[in-house]
Amino acid sequence: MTKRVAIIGAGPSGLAQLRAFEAARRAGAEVPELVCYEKQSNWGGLWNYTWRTGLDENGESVHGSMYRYLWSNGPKECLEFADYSFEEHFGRPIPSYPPRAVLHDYIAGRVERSDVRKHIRFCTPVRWVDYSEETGKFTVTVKDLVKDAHETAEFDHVVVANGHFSVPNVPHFEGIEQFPGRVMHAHDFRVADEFAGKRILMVGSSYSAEDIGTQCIKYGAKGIVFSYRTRPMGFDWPEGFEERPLLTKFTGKVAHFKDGSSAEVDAVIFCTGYQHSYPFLPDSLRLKTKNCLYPAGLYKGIFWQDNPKLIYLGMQDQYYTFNMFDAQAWYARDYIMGKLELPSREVQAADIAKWLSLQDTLTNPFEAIDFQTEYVRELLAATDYPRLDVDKVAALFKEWEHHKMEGILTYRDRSYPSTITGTMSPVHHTTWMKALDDSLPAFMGLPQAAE
Ligand code: FAD
Ligand code: NA7
Repeated sequence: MTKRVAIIGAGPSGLAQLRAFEAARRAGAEVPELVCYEKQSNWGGLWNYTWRTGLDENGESVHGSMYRYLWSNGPKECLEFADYSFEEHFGRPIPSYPPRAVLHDYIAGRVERSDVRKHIRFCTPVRWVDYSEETGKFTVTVKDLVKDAHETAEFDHVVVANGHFSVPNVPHFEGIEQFPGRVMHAHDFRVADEFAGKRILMVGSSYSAEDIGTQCIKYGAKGIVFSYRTRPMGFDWPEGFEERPLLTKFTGKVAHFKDGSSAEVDAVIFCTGYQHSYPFLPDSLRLKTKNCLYPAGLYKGIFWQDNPKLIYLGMQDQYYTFNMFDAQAWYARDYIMGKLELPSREVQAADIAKWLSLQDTLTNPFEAIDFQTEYVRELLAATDYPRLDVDKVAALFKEWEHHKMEGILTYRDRSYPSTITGTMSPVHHTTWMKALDDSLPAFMGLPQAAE
């Protein structure tokens, strides 16, 4: 009997899984029956922008954490699909740092051409997944939000691809209850214009703090104070930005820091990261991890150690994104289709332990890039995913790190060659700091649609 596979989420990871099976089908293989449950009304995951915050039109928690004016924070050449280049999608080379709408168009373009939309049940959040030792099958309960009805179905495999940058981690600081201004988490940040003329405190020292902080200055904020817990970002910050150690408390509008210093601010944005959240999984199947490059409990970073029929995609912290999800999805596909066998439990445990101890030795971003490069290389070696030169990708990531250190407001004006086509990207028509319109037509230099 044909196997049945449930995929939870139609973001880049879930779509990678659909594309992987479609590639096998086109190559003549008999593929399992696929059902992809997606709680939003469209695909693209985080790249599917929503203006909403809190609850959505159906009373479900809003998945989106992306904001208007979000531009890729790494070179597009580092995430390019090996089986679908940017040049193929856009019909010409485009600059290295596209805005969100352009990347969404690229992700959607590949799956539109793969005819996989038919497998996706939109507006259908997964509510619960159970596994029966007796039948060896999963029971998946979902809610069809359009019909306003629950349904249950059985599957041989479940692929969890619901992302892990959606449920905010929000710490408490003394006095915040009385702070007389806007307080939010990055998850709810949407439009930088709101902060024009304001002084903003950003708690956190990673990608969200760096990107939302620079974006707010771009759109007219008066000043940004970053507060770090472990270490400052350490960029050569232009005027308007400063880094302080950890926030200790607020008195009114004044934020106090661990070094005894203080700063008056008008708004607070918590850029304190996200929680891995799988409310639809029982404890026995649920991944519990912080944001890291190699979560414990997953063989090859994807197979649930206690039951490899349960597969997690994209649960790592990410240098590599779209093409790493592909590498994972192709590997998972080959296991599901019986082309790849997993070794004994002991060998799996030893392999996981090897990666975890290597992860513990990482001391800087360059080593972290090498770590994830080796991880992706190992996955790629086992499948027929088209050639991806991870050494070239790693070199680009390292260049990008240097370019950020050279100019945190100018790194997006750089260009890099595609590792897939070899074509050098053109320099964008406008520098990032001056490019206020983030629409696809503006980026592509196309005539704007009539108002
Ligand atoms: P997601 O994109 O989160 O997709 C998960 C999907 O699962 C969603 O569609 C969601 O609706 C669905 N879902 C969730 N729960 C359920 C449920 N119970 N039932 C059914 N469906 C469900 N990466 C880059 O490469 N470049 C960038 O510039 C970049 N910028 C980023 C900026 C921000 C603010 C954030 C938060 C992330 C950024 N990322 C970036 C990383 C991002 O994680 C990946 O690009 C990518 O979106 C991850 O894909 P995913 O499919 O794993 O998860
Ligand atoms: P990250 O990369 O997980 O970073 C979270 C940051 O929040 C990091 O600097 C943490 O400091 C900090 N943090 C976490 N808890 C606290 C508390 N309690 N107090 C102070 N600071 C804290 O999340 P991001 O949102 O920046 O990035 C996630 C994705 O979104 C990424 O892929 C981007 O592309 C966009 P630490 O260094 O651990 O001390």
